[in-house]
Amino acid sequence: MDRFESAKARYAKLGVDVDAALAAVANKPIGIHCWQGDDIVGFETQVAGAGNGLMVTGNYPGRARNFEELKADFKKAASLIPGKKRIALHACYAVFNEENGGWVDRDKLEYKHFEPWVKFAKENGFGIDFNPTIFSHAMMKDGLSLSSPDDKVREFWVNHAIACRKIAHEIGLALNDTVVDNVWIPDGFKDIPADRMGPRMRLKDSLDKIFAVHYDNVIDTVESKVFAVGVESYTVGSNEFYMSYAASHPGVYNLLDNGHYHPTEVVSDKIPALLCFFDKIPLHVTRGVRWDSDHVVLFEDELKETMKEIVRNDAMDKVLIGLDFFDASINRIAAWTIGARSTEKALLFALLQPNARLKALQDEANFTEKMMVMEEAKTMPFYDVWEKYCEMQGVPADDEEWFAEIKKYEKEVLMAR
Ligand code: RNT
Ligand code: ZN
Repeated sequence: MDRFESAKARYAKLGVDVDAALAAVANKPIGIHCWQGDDIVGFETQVAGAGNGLMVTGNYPGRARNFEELKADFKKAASLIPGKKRIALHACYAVFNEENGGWVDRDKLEYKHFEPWVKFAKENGFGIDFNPTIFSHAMMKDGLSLSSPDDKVREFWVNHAIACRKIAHEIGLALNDTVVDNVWIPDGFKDIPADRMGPRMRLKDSLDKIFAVHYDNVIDTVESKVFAVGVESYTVGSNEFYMSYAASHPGVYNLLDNGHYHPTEVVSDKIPALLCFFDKIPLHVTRGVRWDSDHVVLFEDELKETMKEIVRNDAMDKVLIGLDFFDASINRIAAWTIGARSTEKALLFALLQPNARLKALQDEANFTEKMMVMEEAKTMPFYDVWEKYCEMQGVPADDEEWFAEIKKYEKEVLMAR
């Protein structure tokens, strides 16, 4: 018997249907963020204030410097990642060319600036998700955007976010798909604020303006954060703020980024809480390390636990998985590949748990047997099923194999940049 057949028989003994798991993982799209490819620089050259609000560290050679390079790098990574893929775009990746009239500022962006991305997505069978870029720009004033006390600043960013929702809507029409449009802002204060509610009331008002028009094919999301470097004392868009906003505005969802909470809080536990109330939960999958939220995703316990909650609660269609990390200290294409493959692995791993049996044991208060089964499930022949999945998807299972391809690409393409 080959290793896959033997693994399948072993899983069957545990009560797990391997073929069903393979079909389910292959069917679940994962959003892959374009910004890992270029350290969130984007294609704008005219906007001052780069670096405002987010920090990427490292200077590994070969960063994608333009649309053509980013597309090529993304395609390379995608060719090594199994499963269905969506590209998560940011507004700062607008493609300006002669046909579409060249550069415009962010409040003037239109669908035409993203049409080249739609073409790329269609050619490769990718979906698209979207994000307004509300950082790294001269109109960020004193670290504030949608919550600024300056009417002009708020107006600029409201107009940008409105433009982005319209673009997301048109991308959706072009791809005959729904598109997530996620609002994240860095607004906050380094030191103790004198007014915590004022900025939040202004943010609430900005959001009401942004979401005034309804689009059937746009999934609107707002992303909270606990703090960031430079805004240690206060974040306007906190968890309570956005959670309440989403709860009171049907059609707007709270996006959970697992790097955006206090270190002992876990998104795996937030998912089943929110599933009691929301029909969708958008995620940013990342890896927090101490105070930083954006390390490359690895096949670790909390990622597995998150995926288990999605699977156990029958939420494969409700939880929208998107990656969000940026590491400029290692090969960027390998970073994408490792992060996305780890996510796929964790999802497959979750699908291979004896979930029904474990649930029944909990309800019978048979905690001893539950513990034993959970431990048993950890060392099942998972790799043999993963290998089969990769083979079915036409990507290397052996990490050394895809790595060799990336090293070759690095030598021939990246080092020539
Ligand atoms: C920042 C947020 C946000 C960004 C991207 C680039 O802390 O996680 O999602 O990473 O929008
Ligand atoms: Zn995020």
